[in-house]
Amino acid sequence: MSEQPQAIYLKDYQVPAYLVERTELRFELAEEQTTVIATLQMIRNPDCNQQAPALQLHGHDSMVLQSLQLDGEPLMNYQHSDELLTIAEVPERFSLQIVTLIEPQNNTALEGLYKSDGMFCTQCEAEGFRRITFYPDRPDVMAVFRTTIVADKAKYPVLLSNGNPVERGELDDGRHFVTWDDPFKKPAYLFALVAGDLQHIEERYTTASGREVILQIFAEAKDLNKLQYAMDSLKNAMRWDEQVYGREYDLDIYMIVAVDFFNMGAMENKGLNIFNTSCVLANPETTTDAAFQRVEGVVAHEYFHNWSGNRVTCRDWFQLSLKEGFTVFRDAEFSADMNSRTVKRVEDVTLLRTAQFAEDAGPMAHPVRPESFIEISNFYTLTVYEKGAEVVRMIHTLLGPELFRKGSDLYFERHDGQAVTTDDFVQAMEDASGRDLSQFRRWYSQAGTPRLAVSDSYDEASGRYQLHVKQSCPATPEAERKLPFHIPLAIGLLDGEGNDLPLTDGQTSQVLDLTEAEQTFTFEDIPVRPVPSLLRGFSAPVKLSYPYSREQLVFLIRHDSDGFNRWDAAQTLATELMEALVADYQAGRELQIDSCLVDAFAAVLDDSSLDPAMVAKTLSLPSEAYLAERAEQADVEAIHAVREFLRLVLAKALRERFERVYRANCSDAPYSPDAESIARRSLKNLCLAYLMTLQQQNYLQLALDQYHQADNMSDAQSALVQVVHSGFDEAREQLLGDFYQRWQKETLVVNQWLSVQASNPQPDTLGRVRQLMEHPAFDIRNPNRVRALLAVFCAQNPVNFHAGDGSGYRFLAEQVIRLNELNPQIASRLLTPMTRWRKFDPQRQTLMKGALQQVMDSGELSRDVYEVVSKSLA
Ligand code: B3K
Ligand code: ZN
Repeated sequence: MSEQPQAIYLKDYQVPAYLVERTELRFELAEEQTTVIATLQMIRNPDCNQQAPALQLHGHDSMVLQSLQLDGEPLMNYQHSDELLTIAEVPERFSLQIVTLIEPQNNTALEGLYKSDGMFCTQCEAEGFRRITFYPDRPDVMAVFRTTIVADKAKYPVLLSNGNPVERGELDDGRHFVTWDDPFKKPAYLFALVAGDLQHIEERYTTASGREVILQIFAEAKDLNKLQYAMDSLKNAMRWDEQVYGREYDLDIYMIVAVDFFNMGAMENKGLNIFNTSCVLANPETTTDAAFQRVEGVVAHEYFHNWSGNRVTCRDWFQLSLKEGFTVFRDAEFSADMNSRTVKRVEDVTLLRTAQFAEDAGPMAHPVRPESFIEISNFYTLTVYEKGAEVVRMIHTLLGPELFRKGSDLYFERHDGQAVTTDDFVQAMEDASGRDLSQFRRWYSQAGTPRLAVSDSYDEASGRYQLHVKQSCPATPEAERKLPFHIPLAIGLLDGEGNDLPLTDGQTSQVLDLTEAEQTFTFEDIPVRPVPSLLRGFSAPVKLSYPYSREQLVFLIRHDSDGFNRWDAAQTLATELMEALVADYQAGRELQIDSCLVDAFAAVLDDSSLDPAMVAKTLSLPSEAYLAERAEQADVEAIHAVREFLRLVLAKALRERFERVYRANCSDAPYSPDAESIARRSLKNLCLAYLMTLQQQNYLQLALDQYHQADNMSDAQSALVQVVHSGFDEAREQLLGDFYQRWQKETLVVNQWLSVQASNPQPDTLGRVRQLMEHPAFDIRNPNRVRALLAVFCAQNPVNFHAGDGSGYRFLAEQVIRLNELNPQIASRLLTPMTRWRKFDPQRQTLMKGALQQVMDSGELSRDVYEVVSKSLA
């Protein structure tokens, strides 16, 4: 690029000069060249106060402009650069017809119109529509769409777009057409089109008010037997949204299409969701428990967007969390209601603490509402999604469920059909509840993870107990100094027996409003010095410290009435022990641990009243990535060695228990992906994993038996991972061969086969990954393949990726340079582990920076890659 890509800023936002009232599209799909005829009815925006502004439409250099007509007359007087079409003079109200030529079959970026396995499909969020035609491609320009698709009938019998089908017919040369009409105004990012040889399943759903909706899920014929779970999930989500938010579906038809080439999980296009196959296909033989749960969550997420995203959308892309944070909160609550609330919370918090906290501490850190960006695709982040959901959750905690619902009702009613801001959302919550959220708004504008340092004091004579809380927040790229946040701090106090002490109004949990940099909270009439249970349910996305003794943590693991905090106490205890062991390892001291963790784990394994899923979560040691995130300087080798050491110690000490609990949780019942069965499988497979660390033939046999006898992918895959990641070389190769033979036709299972190998901590995994790139199953143009092999190696195999010789870094740089040309979004995602270079020792820092520089110097970079590399090196 001759000039460096420039950032755009929220503060420069201006209303659009022209609006589109109606968009008519005609697609003539063909193998060589696709013709798009767009007819736009446009008007001057009455809210824009510029005098006779020029009309500017977004475009892309992959598109050929064939012709342009204004009010039926050919237009000659316009300017056309790579990304903009400018018409200096237009009337107040006019019709513009634009004909463009595009080549979807050559579109490897998978944005706009492209081909996936022979079918045409689209991805327009955030700025893909401008690769289809010239258009004011911004979310605050909303129009009704009518779309006609013309294609060869034999190759593309199914032609889909948004809304309702209104006309269909036959044309010459074996072609046919279908016209779709979407009565709801929408921004171009919600446009979708699909054309292909697809099969579908269909069911009917009656909404709360009695309207009948047709539900259809489309896939290639071979996958027709994997669609029922998504259908059930969709119906559950529709019912849940009626019950919990009072929101009904609005069109007569709701369609989901599964495609294998997709940059992310799924897309909420109005009435026509397009899904990555990985987020919709599910059946017991090919799909793990985790993947079943992901299907349920993503189907619900995209459905919920129909209100939180489509009916009420974002004014500009800085407001992305308006729809994403809110919708993630909604889908998390849905999954919590469908399954186990505590398990879901533990999983979400684990992701947040490991990956979002790392993002918040790196060079790409940004507020939930970013102030600027170079490429918006880089801001579909854990901060916008997961932290954004935490921010909505905090509002829910501060208001309580009733007032929160009043707030969401007001928000939907006030803004239906509009494109609005996160501030409008908070304002609706404020107006409905009467609560002052002015300080709370800082969660949207300040990046970084706040730290809470808590201490306490107790006066026996008066029964007064005090909690002293200090908050601070580290500097991030957008701001050196931070103002105090409004933090809901949920707490309880435990007496000597582990019972909750009554707090105000006899309640046993209380939400403290922390608003000052330093604040003291006083509790009267506390009969004994309590053990505090802090940040219950992870009531705010912060890092909290309190000087717990090991005994107190063990006490909380046993007694805390808050299930999340029982788990968290175990994590804290294990984390402290492991951090101490890392220091020992680095100092060359012998590794030894006191027995408190073993005893606590033994007690948890022996307690049959506990949810098996929570037992499994409690006994899972904090990940290497989590320990790396917490460390000032991450020593990947030490962390790995210590974690393996501790797993071995636990396996030796608890071997009999693991065997017993393994057996107790085996089941002959047919597979079912319900929460209880998933819980039992997760505990059983955790036991197997511990036993396999003992490297004994009898446990290898146990794993092999499980693999061969399993009637479901969860058990088969867990056994496979254990064998592949163990030191049993022969068994490993045999099982990998068997697995591939068996599943080579199942694309998603082959992805698992790649991932199991890419995440192997054993030496020379990089060599294996390079070999696998040559395997016929690998295709660098398919993002699921790239994620399964390359991203898993770079992001989930710390010891190999961070090999001291820098080979992992050079490998990543090579792949990013290659992908930069093919698919910039995927290239830029792959870079994430490199952005953390400041976390490592000086030698690795030099190697990592060298690799980043190699990418920087490699030639013309996409905006996506340029932004990540330049911010990382800054
Ligand atoms: N809204 C889409 C994400 C689009 C990403 C574009 N790069 C999926 C979702 O969050 O529901
Ligand atoms: Zn979303």
